[in-house]
Amino acid sequence: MDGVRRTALVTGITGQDGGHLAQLLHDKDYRVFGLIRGQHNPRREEVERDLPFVELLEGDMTDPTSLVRAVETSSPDEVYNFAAISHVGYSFNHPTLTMEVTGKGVLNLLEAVRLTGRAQRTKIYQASTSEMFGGLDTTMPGTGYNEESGFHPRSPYGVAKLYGHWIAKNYRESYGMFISCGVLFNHEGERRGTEFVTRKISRAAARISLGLQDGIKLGVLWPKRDWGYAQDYVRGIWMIMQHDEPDDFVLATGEAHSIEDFLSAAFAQVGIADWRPYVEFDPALTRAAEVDNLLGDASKAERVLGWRREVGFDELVRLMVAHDLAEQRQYAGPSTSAAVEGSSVTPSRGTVPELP
Ligand code: NAP
Ligand code: F7E
Repeated sequence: MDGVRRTALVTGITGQDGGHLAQLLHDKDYRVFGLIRGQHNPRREEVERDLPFVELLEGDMTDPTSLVRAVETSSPDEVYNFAAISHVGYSFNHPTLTMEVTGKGVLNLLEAVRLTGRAQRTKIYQASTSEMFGGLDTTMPGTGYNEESGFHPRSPYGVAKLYGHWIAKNYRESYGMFISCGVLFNHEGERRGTEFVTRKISRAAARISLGLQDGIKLGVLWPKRDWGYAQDYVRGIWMIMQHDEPDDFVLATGEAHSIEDFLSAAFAQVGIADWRPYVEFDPALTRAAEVDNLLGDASKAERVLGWRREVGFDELVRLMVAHDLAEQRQYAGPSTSAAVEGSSVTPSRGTVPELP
């Protein structure tokens, strides 16, 4: 590889990790191709604006021919597979689609690399997840789940990801392919989709403090997650792919916090001491089965790769809320801007009556 410019193909380029990784690879002088789906993807313009160096290729994880074409066109040294139906709640309502995209899509991509004769030349990263551990809480080691822990997925998403994980390992063992799986715990940040609970809360806290929103509807608040910062994790993903052997690695912070903890930290940052008056329970946002507690143990990645997360929970919340305040301020009148700079806020209620 010395002196030769490397090429990467990133699926899920419109998503959180796809965007961060594309930037990281570009900064390392990779040529970056991104797979984008649909004849009119509403997020294409965002990618073209924010990541102008990415060469977009049309393709869908459920369409094997399009994946063969994308692999042939890009001829990648490294493929990063982020494409998925990634929302756990959504997967309960769309279990078949989830299996097609999140599960079988992995097989389609592996076959595209193999059938184009690149099995021994192209490294592949598979985005596995802590949702494969799932629950029951009683089975979680005190130090958190690690690479040796058993799996007990609790959603169609978790089950589809487990298929993707095992088929990736199977192709590694059967065909000697360089395929590594990152078993990543929740990671969040400024690019996080607003359908996930952290970004939904950080944006709501910002909007409430600016008088743009009355409150927020949420599901259950007791579950705990091991929340890290997406840019730390994307750096870890690249390190996993540079390791001399294909392998599986857990990336996590080793700290779990409840959704209530996230609410407290986010609302405190905009000067609201008690979040409770602003939060309404919506049973429609609960899931048929819940994962109560996820804590990860990343000591293998720390020992073998030298990976360390840099951003902790408080800093993560601070970064997200600060970003959303800056983004939402454009929609607020001039009188609100002084209030959010300060430490205490009296949100103006009733400006935007609809709850998101
Ligand atoms: P994300 O923001 O939800 O992005 C998912 C991406 O998949 C989007 O670009 C989406 O494109 C694309 N996609 C969906 N269906 C597709 C299809 N049929 N064909 C091609 N592309 C399709 O997810 P993320 O947070 O960046 O996560 C990246 C990967 O890591 C995912 O596989 C996720 O399951 C996994 N993971 C995430 C976390 C986390 O905490 N973020 C933790 C562990 C594992 P559209 O924009 O067109 O919908
Ligand atoms: O939910 C609860 C919800 O959707 C976290 C994905 O990136 O990480 C993510 O999956 C918790 C759950 O993330 C709302 O019931 C309450 O207990 O933000 P989430 P997730 O399900 O942990 C894993 C590692 C992935 O791999 C996934 O791709 O929050 N919750 N009220 C809510 N969740 C949402 N989304 N919206 C609510 O209103």
